[in-house]
This record gives sequence, structure tokens and C-alpha cells, in this order.
Amino acid sequence: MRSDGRELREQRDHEEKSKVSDLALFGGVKMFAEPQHVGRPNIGDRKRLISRIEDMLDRCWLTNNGKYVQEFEREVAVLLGAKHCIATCNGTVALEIAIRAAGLSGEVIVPSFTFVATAHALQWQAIVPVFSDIDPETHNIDPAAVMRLITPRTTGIIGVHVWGRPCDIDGLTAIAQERNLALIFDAAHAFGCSYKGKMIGNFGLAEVFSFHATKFLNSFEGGAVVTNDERLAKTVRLMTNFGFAGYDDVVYVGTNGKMNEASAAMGLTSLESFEDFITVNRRNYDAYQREFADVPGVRLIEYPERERGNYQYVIIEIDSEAFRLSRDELRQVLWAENILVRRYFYPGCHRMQPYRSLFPHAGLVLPATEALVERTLCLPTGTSFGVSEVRAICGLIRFASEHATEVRRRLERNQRGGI
Ligand code: T4K
Repeated sequence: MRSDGRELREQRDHEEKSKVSDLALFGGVKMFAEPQHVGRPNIGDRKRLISRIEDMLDRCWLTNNGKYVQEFEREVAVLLGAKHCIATCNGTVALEIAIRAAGLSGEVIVPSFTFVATAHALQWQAIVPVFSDIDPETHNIDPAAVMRLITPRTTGIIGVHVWGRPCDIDGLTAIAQERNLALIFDAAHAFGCSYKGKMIGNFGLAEVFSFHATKFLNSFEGGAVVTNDERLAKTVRLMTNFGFAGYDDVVYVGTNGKMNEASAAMGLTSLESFEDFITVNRRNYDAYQREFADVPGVRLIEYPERERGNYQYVIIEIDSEAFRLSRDELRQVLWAENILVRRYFYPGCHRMQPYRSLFPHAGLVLPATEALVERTLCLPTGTSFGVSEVRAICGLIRFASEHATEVRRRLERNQRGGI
């Protein structure tokens, strides 16, 4: 997966810190010469991709329901065991189309602890996102909180399978049935994951995937609406292509949500490496789990063993008392070393615009969300990342905690304008 040269460079890069002044934040040498990103794309077989791109160019068919898009849609549907897959240009547009095709209006309940696209996909079409709290254990939308937010204007619920861990699908389905609400899932993180043994893609009225570069399976940019509902599938397909039912025949208001052939070529190539990506992510995840076992105040989120998972997100929660540094203090230490961890989904959608202005008091009903956004950190993984890097990062995190008092003292001194 990587050249010998890279291995050698890595060996040199991971110099351990023996004293606090060795930390890059306080003048030491950066642990990594190059930035270590979260969300590095998983890249499959380049030769297969390039031969597909050449074939696409030879055939002069670049978009508009081309051969590769059709093949990608078929393969995804087969893998998930679902009836319909409609590929799109990205996950956000897929969400917008699914929401519109499902006839949502008025108010729709969504978690605030999600990427802002989930809320924007509603607001974009003048539907009010009503933010629900989450279960702090699973980070997913809490059905009991959803119940409290239903009003006569509510038309639907969007559950998000955060980090690829399925939300309480049974609980949400029961509410949707009882209150006659449409239920859609934002499954942007959950490609290749399962719930009670059944693949994500088969629940609710529809499930929406993202194949963005940073996702487990990428098509550069891309997304899909996956559904077992014949009527919805037909509407989504029409809406994705301006509402065209045939040449010169527009039967619906639609948009341009089509996936192009180059993206489908990448999607198909990624699909061929599906199992390899899981293997690498799992290997990295296991290494993180081993390394964090003895670090107080660091909780690595777990994936249900009985389910299929893609292990694309390595998420830790920092308990600042036990760890002795706050999440943000640790983040400063790591960024200085070129380890670009992310605070997904800080500060919560309800604290982003326009929602912050529209619903200034939303936080009052989101205590679990407000606490969680102060604790989480997303760490790097993926096919461009190895166990030696995992060990180096965990060693550094352990070191920061062990020397917390001095780290904090120096941080405060830096902030006051000292060295
Ligand atoms: N619903 C949920 C729950 C989602 O998480 C998302 C997307 C959506 C819906 C919408 O799906 P899309 O419309 O995006 O298909 C990133 C991704 O852009 C976004 O797709 C993703 N969620 C979100 C969780 O993460 P940012 O704002 O953090 O992107 P950015 O540019 O900071 O990149 C993230 C990291 O990835 C950086 O550390 C750099 C690295 N990176 C990025 C790209 C594009 C690479 O190493 N190579 C690359 O090519 O949103």
C-alpha cells in the first residue's frame, strides 16, 4: 500500500517526546513532517480506475445515466440487498431530493449532532429543522426526545447513523408509524453497515448515502438515495434529472442531481476494494483500542460487534477531569504536531447560522448534544494511515495526559504572551 521510502520516512517522523519542551507547541520538532488529516480518501486500484476513465473518454459518454452510473447503481443495490439505488452528484443533493420526493413540509425533526448538510437540506427548501437531542451513549438521535418535539406541523423525522452506528431504527419506526410521519435516514456515514443483520439502505422510506472523498467509499463526490419504495424511487429518479421522463417530456419539477461517469468509475473501483478498506480501517481501529486501553479519560467509541461496520471514524471522547486536559487543550497539542484531528460536530447545528439566530434557545432542550460537542475528537485512519502512526499518536496523547500539569501551565503562559 505504500513505498519503502514512505516507511523509512515514517520511522524518522515518529520521534517520541521525553519532556514537555519536546512538544511542537512549545518549540519542539513536529512529530509528523506532513499534515496527518482526518478524512484521507480511501483509494482503490488506480489502474482499474484509469482504464475505466479511458474507456469513458473513448466512448464519449461522460454523464447523463451512462454505463458506469447504471453499473454503480446496480452494484450498490445488490450489495445492500435493496430494490432501488439512484446515484447523485453528492449526499447533500441526495438528501434534498429524498426530502422533496417524500413530500416533507412544515417541520422535520433532526438531530443537531450531525454534519450541517442534514439541517441545510431542509432549510434550503423552507422546511424547519427541529433539533432533537441524542443518546449520549450512541451519539444518535434519541426517540424519547423526538416524541417531545412532535407538533401538528411535523411531517417527518430524519435519523442520522452517526459514525456508521445505526440509530434506534426500531424506536424511530414505531414513532413514525404511530404518528403518521415520514421517516428518512441520513446514512452518509453508514455505507456497508448493518442493523440487526440487515444492511443499512433498507430502512425507513429511504436512506441517503454520501460518497464524498472523505467517506468510507468514495466516488470523488457522490451520493445515492436507496429505497425499497417503487413510487419514491420513480419520483427521485425524475427529480434527479430535471423531471425528464423522456426526450422533451418534463413531468415534474426537478433539479440536476446526476452523478457523472468519472465519479461512477471511481465508485465502482472503490466498491472492488470494499473488503480491503474495512480490513485496513479495522486494523487501525484495533490498534487505537489497544493503545488507549490504559489512558485514563479517553473513551474510544465502540462499534457493535454483531453488526457489519466500516470503521471509517475513530472517535474519542475526552473526560477532561480524568484526562487532566480539556479536549481543546489536547487538540492544540496535536495540531502543533501536524495531527489535524477534527471536532466533529462542534458546535452542533443549532449553534450554526442561520439556526443560531432562528432558534437562540434550542440548546436548552439539547443538554446531551451540548455536552458531547465539547468532548469528541475525530482521529485519522484509512488506507493512507498505518499502525505505526496510530501508536505514535496514542503515545503522544498518553504523554500529554501524563504531563498535563506542565502542559497546561505552559499553554497558559503562551496565552499570556510568554514563550
Ligand atoms: N450527512 C452527513 C451526516 C455527513 O457527514 C455529510 C458529509 C453529508 C450529509 C453530506 O454529504 P456530501 O454532500 O458531502 O456528500 C467533510 C466532508 O466534506 C463531508 O462530506 C462530510 N460529511 C463531513 C463529515 O466532513 P469538512 O467540512 O470537514 O471538509 P474538509 O474539507 O475540512 O475535509 C475534511 C478532511 O478531509 C480534511 O482533514 C482534509 C481531508 N481531505 C479532504 C478531501 C476533500 C483529504 O485528505 N482529501 C480530500 O480530497 O466536511
